[in-house]
Amino acid sequence: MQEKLGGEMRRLGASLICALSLVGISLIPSLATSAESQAENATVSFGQWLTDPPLDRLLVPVPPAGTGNHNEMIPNETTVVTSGVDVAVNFIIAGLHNVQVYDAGTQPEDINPNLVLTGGRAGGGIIDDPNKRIYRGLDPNLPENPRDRVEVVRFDRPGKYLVICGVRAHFVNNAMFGFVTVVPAPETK
Ligand SMILES: [Cu+2]
Repeated sequence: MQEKLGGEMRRLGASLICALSLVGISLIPSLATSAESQAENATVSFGQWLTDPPLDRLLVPVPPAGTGNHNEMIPNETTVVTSGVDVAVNFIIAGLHNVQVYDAGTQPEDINPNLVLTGGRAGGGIIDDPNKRIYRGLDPNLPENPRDRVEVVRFDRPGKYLVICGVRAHFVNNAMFGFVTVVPAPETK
């Protein structure tokens, strides 16, 4: 009986490990989770729905142009300290916004806002300056791209990255931009 139970338990254990492996969870510690390569992330709110005056999106999910939304990147400066170089920033986007990330060292004045994709796009169009641009997100003008979405962007190297809203009027008139700084943690001995 005891032996039978032991066998049952072993089989249960084996199938549990199989099940966990299937969903990507390993019981065996791997190099990927060791201290030297610990990954970190941060969250940035990219645009915010307003509450004053009250806003009701239940029946009208997209308020009329120019209303219901605030054009700001919060926090404006994000520093992610990482013991490795694997950093993910979760841009939580609310409204007609377009995340664009420029390589470390780029300043807002380096961006040419006169390079722009128009073609009926709101807010003066989408900025189209490819110089040092390392990421550009979805076009919020297209009906298939929701106004409420998350875009997760990976940063592979330390540095201070410029993040702008590609909606021209938001960048030029509302200074909708900020920085993500990736700092390696001091080495521990
Ligand atoms: Cu914007």
